[in-house]
This record gives sequence, structure tokens and C-alpha cells, in this order.
Amino acid sequence: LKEVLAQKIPVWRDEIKSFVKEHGDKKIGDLTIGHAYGGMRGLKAMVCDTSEVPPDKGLLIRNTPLKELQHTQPEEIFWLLCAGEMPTDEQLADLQADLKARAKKIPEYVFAVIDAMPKDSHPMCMLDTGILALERESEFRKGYDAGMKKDQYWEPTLEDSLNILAWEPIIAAYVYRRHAGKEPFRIAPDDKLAWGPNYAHMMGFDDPKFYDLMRLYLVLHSDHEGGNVSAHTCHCIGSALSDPYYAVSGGLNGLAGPLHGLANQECLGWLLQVLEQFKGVPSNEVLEKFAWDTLNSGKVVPGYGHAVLRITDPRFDIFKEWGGKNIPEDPVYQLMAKTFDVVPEVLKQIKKIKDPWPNVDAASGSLLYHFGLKEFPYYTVLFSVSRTMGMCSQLIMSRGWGEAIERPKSVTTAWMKAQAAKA
Ligand code: HAX
Repeated sequence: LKEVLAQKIPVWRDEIKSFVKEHGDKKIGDLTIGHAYGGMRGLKAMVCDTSEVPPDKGLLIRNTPLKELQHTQPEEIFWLLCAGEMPTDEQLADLQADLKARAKKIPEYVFAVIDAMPKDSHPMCMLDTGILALERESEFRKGYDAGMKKDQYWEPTLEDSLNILAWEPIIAAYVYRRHAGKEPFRIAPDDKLAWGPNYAHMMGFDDPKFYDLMRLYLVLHSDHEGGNVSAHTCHCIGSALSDPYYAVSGGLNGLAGPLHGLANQECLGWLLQVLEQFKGVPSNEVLEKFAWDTLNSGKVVPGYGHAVLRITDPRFDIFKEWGGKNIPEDPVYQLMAKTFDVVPEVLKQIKKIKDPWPNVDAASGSLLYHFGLKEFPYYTVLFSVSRTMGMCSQLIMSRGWGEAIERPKSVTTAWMKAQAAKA
């Protein structure tokens, strides 16, 4: 991968430099007071080449629709995100062997750091802390301290990223078993397994169907362009040349929010509450009333709506299809599928909601639950392991083309009011 990037990055860097030199003063949008107070929604103010999310299509990874990538391995996706093309079989095998070799070198102190935390700390907090603790290993920081040149920044960023990707499933599996009180907390990796199934194995699962679900899960959550909270946070931290351990840990802290990655935990909770209250899958009418009750109590219906998408999230479709093929009789799966028939019709009646359709988090939990992964505070950790591929590839790209430190200008409400009066 490093050899491929060493060919491509200088070309991309020159292309971007001369593009910005020639066109840097051209306008690409208008900024309003609404943007500044409204979470900068839709504002085109950053660049991400690894993936994009057209509102009417959903995720494209390097221009390829996700549905065309659903049978791949996550390692292939990481390669695609970084290099812009799929690896050959030989390249994939090389990357997989590299990750396995790195996994063997995980520093032991990370487990002691996690052990110092209460067992009921949130699994996301344990994961983020573990990654941050490993910052001592950063090759980027060592290179920077030794005076590395700017056009070399991407190389140790790649090195750190590969170490994080090799170590994170081990830490995440440890967090799972420790949080759930499943001894032994550590299960040794199986060298015969690829990255995704190996993660499942270290968590203590050995069902081939679950291996395939884990593969799919890691593919589907890998990236979602640059402006979402986790990617943007990681990017912002990285732009200060903080190394990938700082940046990825920070990005994952953002993923831990209920409006972002934690929605999968919330969504499964919502489905289970329905099942318990109505002693099974209720009728459409009952489900509709339950959705209204949720909304009327001031809560969001988790798993529905999106800041960018205006269609059913293709990631939801892919998961739903997988469930239909593999676990069609499961009651939580059936309820999840039924909710899809009912909830959008309810949300469409609320004018302010721009997207009434399900996002990825509406489906994933029900599938995990079927296979006995019932500790739903853990679900966002799975999301994190996958999303680290996106965050790391975005960091490698940014360091590759020498992106500047982020520093938008903030203004006061008094300034805004004066501006409004002038306008
Ligand atoms: N239930 C109830 N109300 C909702 C809603 C939902 N599912 N989706 C949006 N709304 C509300 C918003 O809360 C907002 O209300 P206020 O103006 O009173 O604050 C209004 O509708 C307009 O929101 P929007 O413009 O349609 O959506 P936003 O871009 O502001 O927010 C969210 C997008 C994903 C945060 C939002 O749809 C939501 O809270 N959904 C439920 C939580 C969820 O599923 N999050 C996961 C999203 C995918 C993801 O990032 N995964 O990691």
C-alpha cells in the first residue's frame, strides 16, 4: 500500500496545488446566518476524496456505490479508500499479512490502562482511552520531532494508521469481554482469519454467519465523507498535526454521541421496548401509535433521519436484505423490517423533519442481537472499528496533499445582529 501511495500522492498533491493556485478565488457557495447557527449544515467548506454522500444516492466510496462493494472484505475497502482503486489479490494478501504481523506487536500496557477503569465505564470511553494511551507509539510524532519534511508527513501517518487498525480490534474485543464480564477477557487472534472475522473470534463468536455479518458491518460503516462529527473532528485535530492516535481517539469521542454513532444502541433499545411492551411484534397501527408517543414525549425516533441523506440509507437496505436472507424468522429482525413500513409515514407528517427515512443505525442492532451480541452499549465500538478506516484514510490524504490547519472565524451574536441589520 505504501508503494502504491508513494506513486499516487505526489501526483495528487501537485494536481491540488496547481488547481488551488489557479482557481482558489472562485466562489462555491453562500454563507448565511442560518448556516452559522445551524451546525454549518450543507456548507461546502472542506474536502474529502475518500468518499462522498450524494443526498439522493447514499455513500459512494471513491465513486463506487456501496451496493457494488457489499461482498468485499474491509481490508479491500481500506485499500480502496486510500488508493482510489481496489487491490489485486496479491496486494490484499500483502495488506492482510501486514496487519496480522502488526497485531502481534500490540503494547501490553494498553490493557493495564483499560483495567484501571471501572468495568461499567462506557465501552466507547474504554476504547477511546485505549487508543489515546497508545499515542506513545506514534511514528508521526517521532518523525515530526526528528524534523521530517512536510511532503513526508503521509508516510508515518500511514504507519500509525496501520498500527491502529491492527490493534483496535484486539482492544475492542478486550473491552467487550471485560465490560460483559466474560472470562477470559482476552482470546488470542486466529492467524487463519481475516481482519473482520478475527475481531468476531476475539470477542468469542465463532459462527460463520456472524463472521460474514461482521465482515459486512465493517464494510458498511467504513466512511461517510468528511463533514460528519467523527470524521470532521478527526480531521480538525489532525490538521494541527496532532498524530493519528490523538485524532482518531478524538473522532471516536464524537461518534459516541446519541445523534451520531450511539444511535444504533438507542435504536435497538427502542425495538426491544416495543417487543416487551406488546409481547411480540405488534400490528402496524400499534407501532404507529408507539412512534407518535415517542415523538410526543419529546424524543427522536432513533435510526431515522439524516443530516445529508434524503432517501433510505443504502446501508440500511443492505443490512435488511442480509437479514431477510439469513435470519428472516427472528422477531427483532421482523420488527425492524416492519418499522420501516410504518415510521417514515409518521415522520413525513412532521414538517420540520427533512429526511423521514431510516439510516444505517435502524438495522444493524437487530442483526447483532440475533447472534447473541446483546450488550448494546457496545454497538458503537463495532462502528468505531470500522469508521477508523475512513478517519485514517482521510488523514493520510490530508497529510499527503499538505492541508492547512483548520481555523474558521467565529463571530459574536452581536456581530451577527449588526450584519443582519446592514443586510
Ligand atoms: N425523530 C424525531 N425528530 C427528528 C428526527 C427523528 N428521527 N429526525 C429529525 N428530527 C427533528 C430534529 O430533531 C430537528 O428538530 P428541532 O428543529 O426541534 O431540533 C428537526 O427534525 C429538523 O432536523 P433535520 O434537519 O431533519 O435533521 P438534522 O440534520 O438536524 O439531524 C439527525 C439529523 C440524524 C441528528 C436527526 O435526524 C436525528 O436526531 N435522528 C435520530 C438519531 C439518529 O438516528 N442518528 C443517527 C444518524 C446517522 C449517523 O450519524 N449514524 O452514526
